[in-house]
Amino acid sequence: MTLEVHLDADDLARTLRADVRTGLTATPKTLPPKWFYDARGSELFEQITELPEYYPTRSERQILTDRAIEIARHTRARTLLELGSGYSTKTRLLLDALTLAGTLTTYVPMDVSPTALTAATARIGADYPGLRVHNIVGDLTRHLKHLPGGGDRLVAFLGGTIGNLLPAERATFLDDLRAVLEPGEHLLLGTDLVKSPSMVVPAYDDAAGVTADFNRNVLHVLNTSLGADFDPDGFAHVALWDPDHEWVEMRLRARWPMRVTIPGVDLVVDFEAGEEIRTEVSAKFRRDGIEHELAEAGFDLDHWWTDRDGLFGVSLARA
Ligand code: AVJ
Repeated sequence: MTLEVHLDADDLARTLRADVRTGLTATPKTLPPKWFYDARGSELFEQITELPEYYPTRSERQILTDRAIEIARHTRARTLLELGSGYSTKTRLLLDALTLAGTLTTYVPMDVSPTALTAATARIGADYPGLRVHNIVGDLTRHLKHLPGGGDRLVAFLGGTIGNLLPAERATFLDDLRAVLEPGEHLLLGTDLVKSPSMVVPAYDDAAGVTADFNRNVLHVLNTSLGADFDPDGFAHVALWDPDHEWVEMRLRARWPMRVTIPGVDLVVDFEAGEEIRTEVSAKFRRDGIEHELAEAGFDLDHWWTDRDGLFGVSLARA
């Protein structure tokens, strides 16, 4: 097993400082969602995937369970590259099918969280003897060019994580990904679908309050890594549906006026009562939109699958 680090501790710290400086001096205030995922945040996200309200993980797992063999037959991939792999739980469905097809030699998971990555791949290494596992700690918007090359690769980007990118970022990401692939290689893309807000919003505002803790965790991350003095309990968790963009937003709303000091970036940030930080956008998609965005980047949509309830979509596209 090999570990390649493109985001070392310094790079990570530098990127965090730049994001915090930009986001918390903007109006309205924002923080990028990738900073949720320290060890505690990754653990909270795993808990989210098991909540009754959070349908995306179960829906996508159903699709992959039904289609993994077809995916393996269609792609005959020798290398599986997984972006934002996290704990790699759904990946096993693909690894099993590609092993059965007899084509797979190498698994390359890439994630910003070294904790999730190394824990997951140690287990995978043990369960798939003979499989070459090549870990990459990296940021999918910056380190795609480091994905190892050549021929018969399948890139999996699951969970609906592409929805965390804003439309312009998404177009750049798909262009960049298409540019590192060779013609005939494949992309397997998971996208949450547009549906009633009465179903989407509770998925991001669960009764047990796990998502609220996950959202507030970004403030703990800033306290720990930048010496900030946020009082996470002073912020209410907000999830709302934006019908124009067809995305759900998570925000943290100051319950009372606050002054926060962030020594790591030499910043003092004032909040009015009720002021919000946007911490995540999670876009929902339609088949036509996805097909169009893929085509714009130079991908052909070979297959489109949904779960039986039509909640989640998986695209298999060819470069
Ligand atoms: C991991 C980005 C797919 O957007 O649904 C879960 C993260 N945020 N609950 C999503 C998340 C709030 C999740 N992704």
